[in-house]
Amino acid sequence: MEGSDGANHIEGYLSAAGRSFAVVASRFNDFVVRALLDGALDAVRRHGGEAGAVDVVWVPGSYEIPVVARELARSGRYDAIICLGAVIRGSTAHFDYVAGGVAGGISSVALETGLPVIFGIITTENIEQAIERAGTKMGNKGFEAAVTAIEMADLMPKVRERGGPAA
Ligand code: INI
Repeated sequence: MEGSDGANHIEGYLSAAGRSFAVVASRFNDFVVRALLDGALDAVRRHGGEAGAVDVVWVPGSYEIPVVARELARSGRYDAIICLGAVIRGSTAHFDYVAGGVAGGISSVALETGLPVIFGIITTENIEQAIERAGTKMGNKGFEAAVTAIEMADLMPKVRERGGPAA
C-alpha cells in the first residue's frame, strides 16, 4: 500500500477469519489466566475467527510455556501462538527467574521458528495489579495479546512475500 508519504507501507489487518491459533496457558494463578483466556477467545471471535480454530494447551506454570510453544510453532498448524500467564512478584521469591525465563524463551521461539509467538504474560508486583490487567480497569491483556496475534498472522505472509529472495 502506498502511504501519503509516498513510501510502501506493509501492515497486517485485523481479520481472524480462516486463521488457526494455539494458546499456551499457565495453570499457576489460573483465576487470572482464565480471565486472560476469555479475553483472547473474545478477541478472536470479534475479529471474525472461530473459537473452534483455537487449540488451548495448559501447562503447570509460565516457565513451562516456551517449550510447549516451540512444539506448537514447529507443527506448522498455526498462524500464531498466544502465550498467557501471570507472574506475580508477591507470590514468589524467584519472580525474576520465572519472568525472565518465560520472556526470553518466548522471544527465542519466535525468532527460531519465524512464527509470531505473542507475549501475553502479565508480570506484576501483586495480585491486585494482575486483576486490573485481566478484564478490569487496565483492560484485558489476553484480549490485547490475541489482537496482536491476529495482526501478526496477517502481516507475516506479506512480509515474506515482499522481503523474500528475488526470483
Ligand atoms: N509460575 C507462574 O506462572 N506465575 C508465578 O507467579 C509463579 N510463581 O509465583 O512462582 C510461577 N511459578 C512456577 C513456575 O512457572 C514453574 O512452573 C516452576 O518453577 C516449575 O518449573
